[in-house]
Amino acid sequence: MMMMNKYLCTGLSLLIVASLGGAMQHENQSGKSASKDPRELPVRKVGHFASAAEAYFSPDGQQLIVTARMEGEKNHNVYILNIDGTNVRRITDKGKDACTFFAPNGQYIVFSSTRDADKMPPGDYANSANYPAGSEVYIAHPDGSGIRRLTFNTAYEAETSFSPDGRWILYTSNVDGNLELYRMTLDGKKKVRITHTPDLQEGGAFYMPDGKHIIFRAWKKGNEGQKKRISQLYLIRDDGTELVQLTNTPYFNWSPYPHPDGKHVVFAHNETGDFEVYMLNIETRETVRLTYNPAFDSYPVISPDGKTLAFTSTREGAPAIYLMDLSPVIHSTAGGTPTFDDDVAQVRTVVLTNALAFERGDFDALANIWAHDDDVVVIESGRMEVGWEEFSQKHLKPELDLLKNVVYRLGNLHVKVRGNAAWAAFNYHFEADVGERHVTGQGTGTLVLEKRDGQWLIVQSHLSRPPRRRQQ
Ligand SMILES: [Ca+2]
Ligand SMILES: [Ca+2]
Ligand SMILES: [Ca+2]
Repeated sequence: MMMMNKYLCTGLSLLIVASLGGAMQHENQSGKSASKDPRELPVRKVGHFASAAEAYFSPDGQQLIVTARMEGEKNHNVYILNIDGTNVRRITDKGKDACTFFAPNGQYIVFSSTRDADKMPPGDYANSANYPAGSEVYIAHPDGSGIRRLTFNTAYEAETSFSPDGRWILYTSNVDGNLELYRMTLDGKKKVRITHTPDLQEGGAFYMPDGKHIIFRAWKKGNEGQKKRISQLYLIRDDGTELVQLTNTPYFNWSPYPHPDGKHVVFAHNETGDFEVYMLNIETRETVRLTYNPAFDSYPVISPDGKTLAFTSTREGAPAIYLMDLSPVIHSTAGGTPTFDDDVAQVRTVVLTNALAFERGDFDALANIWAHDDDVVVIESGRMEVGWEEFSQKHLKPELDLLKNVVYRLGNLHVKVRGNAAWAAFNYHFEADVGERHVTGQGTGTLVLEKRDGQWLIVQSHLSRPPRRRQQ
């Protein structure tokens, strides 16, 4: 529980999170079970922080900026690292930092900090009843040089991000008595109040890709202190008009972030009790669930190319940043529209995860989505193998060891579901290095899946290639 206290700038007391439905009670038991639910796409952890808050992508998608604490550090500082976890640099070293974000041109970062508030009460970025009044907004270059302070008062300013044109810094403040959204120019001289709602506590705002609308979350001021807390997602224009409520569910809808397609947002809510990440279609209001883990999963953001999800999770203990390749979800319907959380979507996800995990040589991810008994039948090259044991030990493992630089892409995927059985047909394209040789192939395949205890598992696979041309 203690480790959650520094949990930052999205404006929610983690005490409240705990009271929202037992989020923390799973912490310990979930420690070793990272990403074992087959409905969840493979994830990988980035960085080796003692505790990490939210991460945001650089404009080129190659770096993450994060407020985090290394072992031995008392407070969260701003860090930048490559998305493969290398080249970790600490950018700041004073006070408590929160809510950092890259400018779209990559030349600036914005963050909020108590670095000049030595004489103020410390406050707590994670407790809306005690936000640090000494928190101010700063910009700097990404190497930490040229730090400039933009706010000067005894109110809370944080939850900072940039507009897509780089002209505005969006932030949250209680300078006018309750939480409202504001934007200001990069020199701090022009400040514009966006919301005027004594009854709503706004925060966690980001510009949509159109540069006009803003996505944010808010809870009712009158509900503060109540046991069951509810928060909803909203859209508003940055001139304060066109307020639209996007969600109307009895959950704590939280930490929205726009997908670069402008049509979806990722966010988290606590229907399961422990917070999961979802993607919301703004037009249809339908959601796709993206995480399946009994730990805390939240603060989702999407890479500039729309293909990678970064989020924060306690699935291995301390809060850490994880990446998930969303290609199977994004590609599983035409036009890049994510599918929905039904059986067909789940079967598609398993089929595409099977290809993705094979491509990556990830035996554990494959083992998660195959049945482990004698129902397993695999037919390839005119041979039949029966049983998971035979297939996994004599075929799959040696093959994964042998093949390097694998490309395994599916196309023309057809999925049918009847009760607890499903079958999928597809075309495939395959490439790999085998020793000195580069092999390629294409063909068609079918998979048969069975739903067991609510999870779709592969029980049969049949791959078929056209006959090879006879060599001269
Ligand atoms: Ca302030
Ligand atoms: Ca307000
Ligand atoms: Ca969870």
